[in-house]
Amino acid sequence: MKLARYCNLLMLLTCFSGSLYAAPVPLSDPENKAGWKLNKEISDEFNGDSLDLDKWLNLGQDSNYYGQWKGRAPSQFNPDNVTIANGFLTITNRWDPDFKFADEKFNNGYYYGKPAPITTAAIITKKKFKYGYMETRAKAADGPVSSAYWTTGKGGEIDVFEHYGENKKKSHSAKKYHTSFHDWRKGSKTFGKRIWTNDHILDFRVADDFHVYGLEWDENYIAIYVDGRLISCQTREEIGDNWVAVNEQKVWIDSETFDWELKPDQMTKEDFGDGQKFVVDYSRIWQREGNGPGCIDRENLINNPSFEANLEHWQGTASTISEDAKAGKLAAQLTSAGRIEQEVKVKPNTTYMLSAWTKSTETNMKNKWFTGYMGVVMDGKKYTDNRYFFPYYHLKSVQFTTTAETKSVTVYFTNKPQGKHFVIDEVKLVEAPKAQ
Ligand SMILES: [Ca+2]
Ligand SMILES: [Ca+2]
Repeated sequence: MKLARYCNLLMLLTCFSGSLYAAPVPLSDPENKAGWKLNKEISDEFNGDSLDLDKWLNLGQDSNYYGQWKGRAPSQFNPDNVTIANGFLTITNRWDPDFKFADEKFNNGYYYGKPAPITTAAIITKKKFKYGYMETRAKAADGPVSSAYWTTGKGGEIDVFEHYGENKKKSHSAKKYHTSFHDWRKGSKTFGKRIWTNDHILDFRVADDFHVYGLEWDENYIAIYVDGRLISCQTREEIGDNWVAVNEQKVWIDSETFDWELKPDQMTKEDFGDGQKFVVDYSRIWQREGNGPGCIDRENLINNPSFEANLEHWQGTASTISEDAKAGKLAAQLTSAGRIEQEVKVKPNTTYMLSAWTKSTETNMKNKWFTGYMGVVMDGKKYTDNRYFFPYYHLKSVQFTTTAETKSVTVYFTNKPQGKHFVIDEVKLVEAPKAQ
């Protein structure tokens, strides 16, 4: 009120011109209802001619690898692969046989530079932050390297995303928005492991264009956004003992090779061309006074989503089980190669998020992996799906945007072709409008 009166009575122009330099607001809260304040010390628009070394450490520069962190062999960080131009940070990943690689083996069994002489890069903030909303606008590298936006702190790591572009073996990879917590608690029995994940399939390839990725890390919940739309929100209570992000975090932007996506001995010079570029427009961290409101319920468009009315509203060859439900008393099960589905009325030109908890009980996580799928049929053809393969309940999601003609979609679950026991519970389909 005081500010408004000041503007009215005095220099309107001063107030107006002040707004021209106003700090940016989150795409997921464009009216800044939460009262976010940009933490400029740890945010960067990448507007200069070179990386701001007061803000960032460029790993490998002056042989400083933040301890001994040279990259994930066979790739190694080369600080020369970091460039700033026209308001963008670019990490260029190269097939780089002339680079002088460290003469060391890394603990994943590869030597730096062998069998694939790849250089990547990593930058990490010098300052830390605790709780807030992180957002970046970025385009992933379209090769067999990660493009990652993540944080590390004592005891735990938050991976906002570890994107992959082209992957000859897995077409899903290029649409995956993979968020996780990584356990670095001393003495923890899951030390070094990824212990909570939000595994989402986007409706675009991450390397095709720029998109805005956001993550709110509150003391009591974590909310994940894409292009200003909420994908999922999970409370600290739901995540339980796997909630490891309790200390101040530093922000990383980097690329690495991971053999869980494509084994390095399958990578070739051709995969890298003139360099595979991970391009970042900005990294912004906002913080607010106190905590946020928690996870807000969204209307679920699925009828009988938790199978508490047996298979009412679902068609197909399933039954229900009364032990081992994720929620309530019942869950659905597929016992032979089958499928259940439900047709749901939707609006045209609208984006939706579909998620479910399922498990593939006969997977042993050693040599027997059995897969089930959750998918969406739209306008008469399969539009998207996501894959389940762990023997314990795990949450996965997909997004889709209806066309001008779409009146309904069919949501389905199938364990074809393997036909092993597959349990489904808590299906959720919600509209995901852009935040206003
Ligand atoms: Ca920029
Ligand atoms: Ca249930």
